[in-house]
Amino acid sequence: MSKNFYITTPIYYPSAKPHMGHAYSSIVADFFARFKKIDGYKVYFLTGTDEHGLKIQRAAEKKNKDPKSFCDEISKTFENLTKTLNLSNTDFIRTTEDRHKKSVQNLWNILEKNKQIYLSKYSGWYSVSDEAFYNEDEVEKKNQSKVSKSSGSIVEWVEEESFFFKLSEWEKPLLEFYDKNKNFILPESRRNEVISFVKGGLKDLSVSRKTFSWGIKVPSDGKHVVYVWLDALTNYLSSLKYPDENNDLYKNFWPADLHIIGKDILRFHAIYWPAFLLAANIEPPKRVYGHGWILSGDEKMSKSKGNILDPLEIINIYGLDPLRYYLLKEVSFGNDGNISEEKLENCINSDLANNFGNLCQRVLSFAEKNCSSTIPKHEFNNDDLVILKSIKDIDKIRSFIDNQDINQYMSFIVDRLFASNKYFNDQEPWKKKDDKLRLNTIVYTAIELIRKITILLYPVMPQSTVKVLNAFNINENQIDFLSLQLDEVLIEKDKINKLDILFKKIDK
Ligand code: ME8
Repeated sequence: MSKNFYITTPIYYPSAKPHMGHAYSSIVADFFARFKKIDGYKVYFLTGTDEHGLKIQRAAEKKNKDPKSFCDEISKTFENLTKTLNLSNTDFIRTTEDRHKKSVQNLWNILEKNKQIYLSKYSGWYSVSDEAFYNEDEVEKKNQSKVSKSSGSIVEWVEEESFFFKLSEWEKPLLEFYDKNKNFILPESRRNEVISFVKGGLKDLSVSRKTFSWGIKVPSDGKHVVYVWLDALTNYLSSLKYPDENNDLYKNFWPADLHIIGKDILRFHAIYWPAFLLAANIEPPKRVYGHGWILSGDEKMSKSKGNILDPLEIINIYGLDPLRYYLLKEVSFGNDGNISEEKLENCINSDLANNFGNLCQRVLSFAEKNCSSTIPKHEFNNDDLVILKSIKDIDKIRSFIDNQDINQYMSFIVDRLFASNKYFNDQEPWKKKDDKLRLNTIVYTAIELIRKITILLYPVMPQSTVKVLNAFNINENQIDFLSLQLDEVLIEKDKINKLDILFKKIDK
């Protein structure tokens, strides 16, 4: 049976250009997607833009543009970013596409048919920036305005006719669902937050708006547009051609394995989304991982705060792979993290130039001089076997990935890089010119170590690692995680191709 894996990023609001926070979620998702691919899975990886609602309508008005052409322009910058970040996404969805509209309206009809939706009147607080309704106890007065306690964004009073979803009926089933699916929400601290929120009681949720028109029309009442979160969340189904549940995409990939999101949108994904799906008799996703924020100083980096670090500028200066490496290794996944040019430069020097780059360059240039750039003969001794064995336990490495423990995965790699550099130093092949077989075996072992570590680094830094593997005639589509179990993949007498300097040390 083929193994399938469906992973998503949030679909981003094209209200302004993408920033480092968006790049972070997308890079994290790409990391998991690429790992699963080399572990033999068929991977479906979705990202895109969330284009309806008052937030976008107002952003377009500010620029004197109609919302659709405004979205066309900014959505393109998000789509371009997928290329700049070298994402391996299978699809890029826009919620203004017909395929999505059809899917949302179908889900709405089912909810209506299942008597989950009724017409009433909403009066309460609404944050356009979060596109979220807030209870009285969730807002506070700050300076002259009312703001959401959780996000700090300004709320406005709304009173209008609205369709409601019977969220209150799903309180118990949701708690049962969380109980049965212990890892549905990760990390654990966020799971606890969600559970205590649900235990605090759920009120029915307003799922349509009537005072503006930029959205998908409610099928049974064209004066209403569907609430932007019910619209947006459905993207995860639309891309699989829902409502056609018999097509292969839907059959193979739903329910999604992993929604990668930021902690700001946890409530929508961990409460509303499974409730909508359960109410429509659709199986909920398997896991929602709410990561922390990339901070700028002590504050969340965000479009509305105007304190953004442009990923494109950073990539232009330092290159893409160092940025990917930094975000995956230096940010403690699940918690907030920081990025600055200084920290990035330190990481490039210590980890990439001095550790990984150094190992590759010194072993390959030694092989060029002493083994005529070919894979040498070998006869392992115990030292060689011990170090090769330390990068063999594929079940352990897989479990890092399946628990979304990116930091353990990264420290496993860094440890093995240090150990491999140490092995090469301690074995002193330059002193073995009289014992050619031993010299050759040390080089062979070191090259096998580089092969294994480079495979592990592939999901982190696809461009640089492919260059290294190409030196050993391994192409991108031949990268195979299972081959970590083997110690003698490289074949004697095969040519070793030239490898240019991977990471330049930054003078400070
Ligand atoms: O919320 N640090 O879109 P959005 C880390 N359209 N991640 C960050 C971040 C930061 N400083 N800032 C943003 C929306 N993100 C909805 C989503 S999904 C069905 C609809 C990332 O453009 C993080 O993943 O505001 C966060 O959850 C997402 O971008 C919010 O993007």
